[in-house]
Amino acid sequence: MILVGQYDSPFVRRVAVTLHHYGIAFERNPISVFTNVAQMAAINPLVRIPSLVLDEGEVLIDSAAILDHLDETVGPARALTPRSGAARRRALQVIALASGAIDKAGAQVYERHFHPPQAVNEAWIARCRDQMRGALALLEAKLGGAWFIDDRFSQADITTGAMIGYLKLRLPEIDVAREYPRLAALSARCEAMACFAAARPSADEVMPSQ
Ligand SMILES: N[C@@H](CCC(=O)N[C@@H](CS)C(=O)NCC(=O)O)C(=O)O
Repeated sequence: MILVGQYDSPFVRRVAVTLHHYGIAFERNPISVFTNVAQMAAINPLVRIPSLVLDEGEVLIDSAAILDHLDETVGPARALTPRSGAARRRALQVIALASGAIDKAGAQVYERHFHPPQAVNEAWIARCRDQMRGALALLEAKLGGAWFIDDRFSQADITTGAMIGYLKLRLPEIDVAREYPRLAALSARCEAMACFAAARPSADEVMPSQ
């Protein structure tokens, strides 16, 4: 199978971390969503990443749908998202907060990156920053131990770890260690794992110059 996308995308990265954690072999097609638009559109008409091209040629889009497939592939005993009950509800709420924070962080990054300074809408950026910070504060409050759910490493930790990695990369003005110390510690625990190290963005995975 082929994972399409670059690791500076936290949505691509959470899929790659999960593949590595499960020990599922894959190739990567690291084309850029911004500079390889025609190639990307041929894979996913939304021109977004990640996509996962299965061995039979079927294309899965959207990281949540891809993770659902991977969980099903490894089976309930190994699935990183709890299968049912309160643990599943809590995990899905953490994942929703972390992926929502990614959306709101990305909106700030895109607003600044794709407009000349005089056209940047600062009120929109402030709204997105407040929304992102609301999610970060609630995630910080929810993290009671080493991991989010029942002291077991889960998709809630992967998605939050990928989100914090993205903030450090693209919004370095957010002082995660000072403002969200529990999330910073979670990020350090995640980044120390082999599955995270294997899916680290490289120096050439950058936003396109305008
Ligand atoms: N809900 C989607 C979001 C994917 C997403 O936002 N990907 C970004 C990169 S982090 C992207 O493709 N951006 C380009 C665009 O939306 O035009 C998922 O989870 O896969």
